[in-house]
Amino acid sequence: MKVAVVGATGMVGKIMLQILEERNFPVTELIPVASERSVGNTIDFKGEKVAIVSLEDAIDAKCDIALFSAGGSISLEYAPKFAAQGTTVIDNSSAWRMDENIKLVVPEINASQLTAEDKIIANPNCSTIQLVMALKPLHDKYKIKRVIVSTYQSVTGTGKEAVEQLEGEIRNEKPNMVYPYQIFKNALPHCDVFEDNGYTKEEMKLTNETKKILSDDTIQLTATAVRVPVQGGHSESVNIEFENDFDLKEVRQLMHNTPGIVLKDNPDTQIYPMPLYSEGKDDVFVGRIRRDFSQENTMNMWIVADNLRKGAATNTIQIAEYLIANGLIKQN
Ligand code: 2RA
Repeated sequence: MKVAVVGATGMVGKIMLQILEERNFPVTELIPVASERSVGNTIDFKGEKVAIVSLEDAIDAKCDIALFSAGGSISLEYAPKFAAQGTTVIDNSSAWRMDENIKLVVPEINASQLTAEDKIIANPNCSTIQLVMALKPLHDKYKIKRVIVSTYQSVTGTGKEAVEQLEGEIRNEKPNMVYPYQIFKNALPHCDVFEDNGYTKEEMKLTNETKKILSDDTIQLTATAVRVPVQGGHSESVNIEFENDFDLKEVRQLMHNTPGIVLKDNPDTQIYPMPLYSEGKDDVFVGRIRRDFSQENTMNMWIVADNLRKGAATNTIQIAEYLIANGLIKQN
């Protein structure tokens, strides 16, 4: 497969290259794409140095697959141009996620929707992916009525400059400010920009994308997204009200039996998920499962995942693997 990685020098792009190697993805030719100023520089892939090319040259290369992580404006302008060449685009930006003609895919949940005609496929937001991975088996079993989620999001979700701000503040330096405030020793209830309704885009992504992925607009979801001085992954405190009652032992069994979910839940021995220990892993870790005694048919859980891996790069590559395994990508 001739594979383009658009945004190859960004945080997610670099992880995608790493995961393509880790999973021995069938890359016969890699086309790394980055900004004009990076064209001609090289990146390392499978022990070789590969030259970065421009978007236009990558389009002309008629790739089989293009994995995008280059921001919404690049995706909006260039994904259709790659698709017009017969390239299947899997995009990490929010540009296409809520387009009614574009599939929004977490392979373990809804990859079966995909067809060979899908030439632009949207990868969900990182905080959505880990949430729906845990919600899906519960929704199938008990039918979710309402979800309240509070996120504790890693600075890696913002990007390299945010990591540099945190590390600079830890060293008591005056780093460039990506956030409006200091992030070290702090928590910012502000991920992405505020909308007119008082929520941030990040919070509305959780609401809108969850309904689309679970194919159920009756699910009510309200979110508060918080940035915290953490690097290993995103954490989420989730309160779930079901239409029907549930059995806690059965809930734990459902989590344990769900591919891609790892149950880490034994408060007696202080076993619960934490971002420091999710970093570099592809699983979604679930714990602190307990009944919400304040309301019937309602439970709480804690969900942690590496936002750069399952939250972005790994999920993207799993979609590509599914397409290949099911004969949905015709080699150009
Ligand atoms: C964030 N989910 O964490 C967003 C984008 N990666 O900032």
